[in-house]
Parts: sequence; structure tokens; C-alpha cells
Amino acid sequence: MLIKKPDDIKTSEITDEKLYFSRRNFIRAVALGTSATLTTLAYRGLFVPEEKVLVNQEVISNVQPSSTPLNLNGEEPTDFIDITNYNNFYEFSLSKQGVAPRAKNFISRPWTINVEGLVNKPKVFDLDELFKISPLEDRTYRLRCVEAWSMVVPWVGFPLAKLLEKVEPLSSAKYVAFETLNDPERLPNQSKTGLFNPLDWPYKEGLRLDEAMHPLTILAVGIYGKVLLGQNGAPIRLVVPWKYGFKSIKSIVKIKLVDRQPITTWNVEAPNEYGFYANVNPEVSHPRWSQAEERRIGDFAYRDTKLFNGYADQVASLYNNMDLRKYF
Ligand SMILES: Nc1nc2c(c(=O)[nH]1)N[C@H]1C(S)=C(S)[C@@H](COP(=O)(O)O)O[C@H]1N2
Ligand SMILES: [Mo]
Repeated sequence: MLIKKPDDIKTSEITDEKLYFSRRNFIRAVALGTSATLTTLAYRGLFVPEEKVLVNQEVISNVQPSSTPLNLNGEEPTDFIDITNYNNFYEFSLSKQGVAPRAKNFISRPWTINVEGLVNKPKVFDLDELFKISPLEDRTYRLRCVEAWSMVVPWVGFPLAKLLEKVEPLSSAKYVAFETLNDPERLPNQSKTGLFNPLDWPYKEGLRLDEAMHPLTILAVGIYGKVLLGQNGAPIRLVVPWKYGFKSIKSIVKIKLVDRQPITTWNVEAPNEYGFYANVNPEVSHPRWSQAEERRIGDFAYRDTKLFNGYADQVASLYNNMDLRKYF
């Protein structure tokens, strides 16, 4: 592994979603300073991360090729060990290396997703039903975190559209709201209070209905042909590859069709830093760092960030006539 010298490190590498400085959150950000320092040291290769965790998982049989183009440009998937040990999942830990050990015994069965709201046929789906909604496909996508690092993840999943079709959205439905499990016993940071509570729980995300119905938008149930581990959002999580990683909400228990733009966790935390749309865009900087380049986990190489994370051919038409600076 190639470790960069500290003076080669760009500020984009040492930034973190938790370090926002809106007035309301200033004190909390200061309280979180210690773990931010650890993250910085880890980036610099000076902090020995917690032991990497390897867990056996069930193999998913009969994974089909993708039914939509993957536009991978020959990029290689990131190593399994990195995908499963360098994570953002604040319900477990604010340290990327700290998530895997804490998620090791996460219980994700039985599991259900409530699909409700502005639909003809609301329904509670259990995991067996979710695995059978549609053939499970290889969806090897780039994942671009707003913190300016990226990976290539060979997800196994199915189009979210296939699930939404089953509940028959009403014509009044314009947006889709998602929620992560809310269970402090299983997601330990949800039991923290006051200054020690990193976010408002449960974690929430949302998409416009046309974004949710887009063929690239999937619910993922596996990685590298095996069922998801806790750290990656077991047993089922959203993946929207042209948006910053925080849109791809993990361990989903609720999906609600609504008529107004829903509240989303990071947008509420720091509205000037994390927009509802969060489309990957090298030209629209985060207030505290550039988004023009990214560091690829595993090879540590820098590469240019692409508009819509390299999926512009497939998704740019969703945003015709929209000012991407205003709707960032
Ligand atoms: N519930 C929940 N979902 C979440 C997060 C989180 O903290 N909690 N982090 C997000 C962020 S910032 C990123 S970059 C991706 C990381 O996914 P991965 O750890 O599987 O690579 O998950 C997203 N989904
Ligand atoms: Mo992220």
C-alpha cells in the first residue's frame, strides 16, 4: 500500500462530514474533535486502525448481469477488505475503521420494510420477498463520498423501481422518503444523548420520484456475490451511484411515498453543505473543500471527479433546466 507523506496530503483528505460549523452545531462539532483527529491521523497513515474484520457470509446464488449499462470505463472493483472495513455508518462509529468491529454481530434477520404513503397498495415486505422482487443483478458502481474519496463496489441488487411498481404509487406521489432502523440496542450511537449524539436519528434520506424510478437506482442486498455485512447496511440499503454516498442510506426499514420534498439527515445538520440533490459535481465545491478530485481507496491515486460520478449519459436528462449550483 502506498502511504503518502503528510505534506502530500490535500485538505480534501482530512475533511469529514461531521465537521460542520453552522451556529447550531458548533459546540457539537468541537465535542467531536477528538474522533476527527483520529480520522485525520488514519488518513496520514500515522494511526494504526483497529484490526480489520473478516466475516463469513452467505453466497447469493444466481446473480444476473446488469440490465442497464454500468459505464465502468475499465475501472477495477475495490478490494473486499477495504469495502468492508472503511465505512461511514454513524450509528456504529464516527471512525471509518471503527464501524466494522462494532457492526460484527449486527442482527439483520428477521427484517421488514414498510412501504407506505401515497400508494394504492401499501405493503410490509419481509426479506424473502425483497430477495424475490426481481432477479438480483451485478451492479458494479463507483461510490463517491462527499468527503472526496471513492471506491468501486460490486453491489448485488435490484432496481428500486421494481419494488415501487408493486405498491402502485398514486399520481400525487412526487418524492420517496427512506428511513434506517431506529434501535439503540442494535445501533449503539442511537443511544447517545446531547453533545455525544452525532446525528438526529433515525437516519433519513429522500429522492424525487423520477430519480427513485431511474434504472440505475437500486436496493442492494449484497457485495461481491455475498449478502451485505452490517457495516455496509445489512440486510438492504439504497445505492444511487450518481449522488454523493450519504444519499445511499443503509439498513432501511421504511419507504414512504410523499408529495413534498422530505427531510434528509445531512441536509438538516448542515443545509449550506449538504443539499437534497447531492449530485456528484466537480464544479460545485463543498464550502470547505473542492470536489474537483477524489482519492480512490486502495490505490490512493487521485483522479478527476466526473459530473454525475461518470453517469451523465444516463442521468443528466433528469436535471434539464435545473441550476445545479442552486440545487446542489
Ligand atoms: N444509516 C446510514 N446510512 C448511511 C450512512 C450513515 O452514517 N448511516 N453514511 C452514508 C455515507 S456518508 C456513505 S459515504 C455511505 C458509505 O457506504 P459504505 O460504508 O457501504 O461504503 O453510506 C451512507 N449511508
Ligand atoms: Mo459519505
